[in-house]
Amino acid sequence: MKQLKKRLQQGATLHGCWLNLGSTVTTEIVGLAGYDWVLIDLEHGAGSEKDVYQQLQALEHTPAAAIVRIESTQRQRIHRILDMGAEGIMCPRITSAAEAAAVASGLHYPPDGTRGVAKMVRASSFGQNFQNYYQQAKENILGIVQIETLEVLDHLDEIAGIDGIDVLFIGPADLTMSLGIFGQFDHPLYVDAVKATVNAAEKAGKATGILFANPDEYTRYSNMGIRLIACGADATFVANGARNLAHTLQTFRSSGKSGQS
Ligand code: 3PY
Ligand code: MG
Repeated sequence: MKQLKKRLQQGATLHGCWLNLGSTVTTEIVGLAGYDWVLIDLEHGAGSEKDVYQQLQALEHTPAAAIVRIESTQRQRIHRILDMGAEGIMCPRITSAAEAAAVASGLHYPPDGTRGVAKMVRASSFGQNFQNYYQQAKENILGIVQIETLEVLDHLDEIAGIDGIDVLFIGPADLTMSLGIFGQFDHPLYVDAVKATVNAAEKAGKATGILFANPDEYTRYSNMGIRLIACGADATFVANGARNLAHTLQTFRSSGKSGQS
């Protein structure tokens, strides 16, 4: 474990990015790039649960902690990913405090929650480290719910107060879609929803997170108190790198520097 939760609780701002290619190779490359954490995306990403296992292996020797966004809040989905060794779980599209409480419960072993016990799993070095893993799981596993539906905005305080929910993570795309102002990140309805989320999290001693594409947005969100910051995704790193280079080559060709007329 890479102490993500502890660092967040100590007030650190932590940088991450999305991994949506389902590729062990880009996972390893990005893991070595200097991010504090990465998010393997099972909600929208190209990978499957089997890929997650190998991506977690690829991240093992990198400094980046692994969070996995699962596609449903089912207890069994949470268990399986935690047993593979993920350090945090993100659940999208939360609508109620009851749903968030069920997520929190699935994240932790009894008496704190309802996580099933299996010793022979990757998270506990296949039983060789179970006692240690079990004792430290509560303080190491980061519980994240996404704030991106209309319904959830009426339950922010309740959700932030749930033991085991550590981060309220804003999903700007879905949140603006839910508010009927898709992509309008300066719209007062969106700005108010972000502020209300940060406020609820701060009152409960929890953190807030967000994903954005353009690093110019960093200061704006960080000044609002958001500390789990995600910027970029492996798919866009590849797409932007390829597009920029292809464009540069085309510029050379059309300026005649390629030697062709
Ligand atoms: C969204 O923008 O909706 C996301 O889920 C990414 O954070
Ligand atoms: Mg979303």
